Amino acid sequence: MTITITAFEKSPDGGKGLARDTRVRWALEEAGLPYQVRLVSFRAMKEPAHLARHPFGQIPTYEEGDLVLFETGAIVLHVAQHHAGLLPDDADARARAIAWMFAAVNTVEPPILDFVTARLFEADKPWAEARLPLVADRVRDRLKQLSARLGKADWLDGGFSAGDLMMASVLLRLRASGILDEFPSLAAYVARGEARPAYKRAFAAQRAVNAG
Ligand SMILES: N[C@@H](CCC(=O)N[C@@H](CS)C(=O)NCC(=O)O)C(=O)O
Repeated sequence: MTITITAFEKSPDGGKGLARDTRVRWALEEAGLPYQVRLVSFRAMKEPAHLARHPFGQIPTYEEGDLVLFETGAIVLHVAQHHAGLLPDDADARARAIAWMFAAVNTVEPPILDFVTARLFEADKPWAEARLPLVADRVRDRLKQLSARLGKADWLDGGFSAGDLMMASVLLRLRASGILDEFPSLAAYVARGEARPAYKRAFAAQRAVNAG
């Protein structure tokens, strides 16, 4: 069955791979699944046709036959549950990998989004100078905990899984700020994710749309 995802017609990051369609492309590449992309403008994202796919008028979405999904965590989990390569077979290891997916979007991504918002979109606010260090330290707290758990391992729980795919995708947003490099083991972890052939194909595909 044909898989169609949506992505920005023109991503604000100019093709750095930070728009969230990249993590869905990455999962599809890891699973070896071909897919089509429907590009949407910011205006089209808020119109009824797209709102029927995504109640919050965002990208990415995922269509496969009658199934329409939004939320990257749900999309990557769906792909991982139905195709080999992203979740371990052992039931307990599988549950732990899914826990890491939730940790990525629910525990690690929120402070990172607060930080990115404060740094990029609220820098001109009168309270920005006082707030930015606070939100940056909240990110550091999480990264400290995450790097303590990762230790010297390559991946968070045994072999590479959808948990790592989501976590590395979330951490990537920090690179431009320099905070990721304060945690060399996490910077290396993200680099390991980026070195995977499936990630490279996903990155190149979104870049072909957005660069220039
Ligand atoms: N929690 C959602 C977040 C989706 C999201 O924020 N998408 C961004 C692009 S990366 C978007 O569509 N932004 C435009 C907007 O919100 O109008 C997910 O993981 O899918």
